[in-house]
Amino acid sequence: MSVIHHEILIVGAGLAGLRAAVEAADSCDVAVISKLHPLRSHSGAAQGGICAALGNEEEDYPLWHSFDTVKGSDYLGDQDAIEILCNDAPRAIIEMEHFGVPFSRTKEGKIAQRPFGGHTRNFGEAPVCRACYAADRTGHVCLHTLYEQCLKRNVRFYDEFQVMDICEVEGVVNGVVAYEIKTGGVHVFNAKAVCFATGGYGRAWKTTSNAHANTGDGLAIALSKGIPLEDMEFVQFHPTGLYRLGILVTEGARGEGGVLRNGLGERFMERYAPTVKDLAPRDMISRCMFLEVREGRGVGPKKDYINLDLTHLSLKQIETKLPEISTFAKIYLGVDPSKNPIPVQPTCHYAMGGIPTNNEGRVVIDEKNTQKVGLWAAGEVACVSVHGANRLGTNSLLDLIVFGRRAGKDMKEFVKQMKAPVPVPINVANPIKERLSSILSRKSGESVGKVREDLQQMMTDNVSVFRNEETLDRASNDIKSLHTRSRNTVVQDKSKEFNIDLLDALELEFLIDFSISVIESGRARKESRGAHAREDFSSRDDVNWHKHSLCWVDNDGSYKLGYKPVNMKLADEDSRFKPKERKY
Ligand SMILES: Cc1cc2nc3c(=O)[nH]c(=O)nc-3n(C[C@H](O)[C@H](O)[C@H](O)COP(=O)(O)OP(=O)(O)OC[C@H]3O[C@@H](n4cnc5c(N)ncnc54)[C@H](O)[C@@H]3O)c2cc1C
Ligand SMILES: CC(=O)N[C@H]1CO[C@H](CO)[C@@H](O)[C@@H]1O
Repeated sequence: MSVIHHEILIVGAGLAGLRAAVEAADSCDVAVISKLHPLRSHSGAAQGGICAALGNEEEDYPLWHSFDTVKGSDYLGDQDAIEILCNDAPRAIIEMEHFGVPFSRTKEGKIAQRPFGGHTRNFGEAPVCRACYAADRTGHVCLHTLYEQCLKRNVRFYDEFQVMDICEVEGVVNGVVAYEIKTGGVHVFNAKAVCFATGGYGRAWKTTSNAHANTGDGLAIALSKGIPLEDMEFVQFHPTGLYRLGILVTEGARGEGGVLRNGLGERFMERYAPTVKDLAPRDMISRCMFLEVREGRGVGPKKDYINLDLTHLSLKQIETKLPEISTFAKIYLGVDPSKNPIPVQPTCHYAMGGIPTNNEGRVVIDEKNTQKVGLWAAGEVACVSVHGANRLGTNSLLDLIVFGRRAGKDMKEFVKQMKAPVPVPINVANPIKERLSSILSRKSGESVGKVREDLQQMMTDNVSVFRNEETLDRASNDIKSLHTRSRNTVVQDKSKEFNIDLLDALELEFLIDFSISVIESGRARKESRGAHAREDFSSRDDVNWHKHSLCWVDNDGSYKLGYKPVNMKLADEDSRFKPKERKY
């Protein structure tokens, strides 16, 4: 068995992985392993922006940003982590500018900023311009820029290598096992530090804004190593996915002045959120849209969608600020947004939960925050937690570069103190080889596509914008049989090169495994908070539920739950935000 050696291994080449790599590469030997070419990572699809209280368009402060993030999180975000995020944001944006990101500009040549949902001035007074952007392709330009910075620093890339397992010796993480998609070879990587930056998991739902690769591999691999997942019941549904397709229309469209209208042509958000209206946070708007449709005020022959109206914006504004989404609407729905409203519906968009970490990106594995030595996580796969029960738009890209950098810095310090990596045992890849050959050896069974379709339908029907005991019990029951079915699929392609059929089968197993944690954490949480809206427990219950969920899932699909407190302490004791009712 040949073993590939590097000092630091980063799994995932989205913005979180690349930012960590840039940080560590000046003094360490860093490799990035990615199942996609780095520039195809989902970060490249981010449209609307990345926020920081720069105050370029109007007065703004990191403290206001912290308040909005805490409130947006429905008070479940850890306030020490949120303070780091918001205080570091202006520095992080200027750094990205210096790396080469071509941000859109104000007339005076400063970085331009626009309003986004839940971002306000003076603790909730009115929307504020806080989102920096490059038209509506912000993620695209950030990803290209960080990739260039990695190449400049000689980061070694292993593209189209799919990581399947973490290696560890006596609890210390020392590498990964990866499948080379081009050849079908299984490789072992040995390192002093490993960072997971594998992104989100929207593909467990039928309607999603997420790319096909967003199958939550990193989450499932963590579970298989006895690492719990934190706050998985909090799944964000973005209000404006293209009708039936789920493809995202950025919130920037509302930031530029777009409004939502129901079947009566009413701007209904005025009723639900009188102050910020169409710029209320996502969890709230998705619920309002759902209610409008349920009460018979939807649009279209089936009255099952909502209109996003941009027709009052100037053509120039649409062409310069929203070119991408305008093209999407034309191509996919045949709608010209300057002339007609865009049909939209909520779409599964973002995972607030993930692998628990501390503020340095170190993975922690229990209620007492015990560290998993040698393992870090950053980006959407991680739960620091800065987003709590609901993420504000443009706070994710910020999270990636702030906490990606911190993980890179911490790994660099860590590996300095280590002479050599703990060697990997000789047979470390065997379980993965066996898993692959057992899938390939099955001659009959259901198709992967059929089981995946049933999973996506079930999650969409039962674990969506609204939940209740009946839907969650049903999901808990259904996922058990889906777990069994996922272990008995048949793949038609038995070849070695580019065997996408085989990878689909594995990704299906990953999808099922973390979905168990989404369902069971949600079934246990008997309150409504942020994106977790229970019809049978419609208010927030701080007495019993102001705490983070942890969920462990075994390979056989059995699970265990635990809880840990929310960190309410700041470095500056005075500026803590006490839980209040969330009104906009
Ligand atoms: C359409 C869309 C628009 C968005 N717009 C915005 C926005 O405007 N502002 C904002 O703040 N947020 C936005 N978000 C959210 C944000 O883009 C994501 O949360 C973020 O990009 C995730 O970045 P990441 O680095 O964690 O992972 P990703 O960018 O998703 O990258 C994951 C990486 O992991 C690799 N990987 C995964 N599994 C494996 C494996 N098993 N082995 C090897 N490699 C693996 C992939 O190849 C990929 O390189 C948007 C999201 C979507 C879907
Ligand atoms: C109660 C409920 O909504 N159950 C749904 C859960 O999902 C299945 C599979 O899609 C549906 O058939 C149920 O109606």
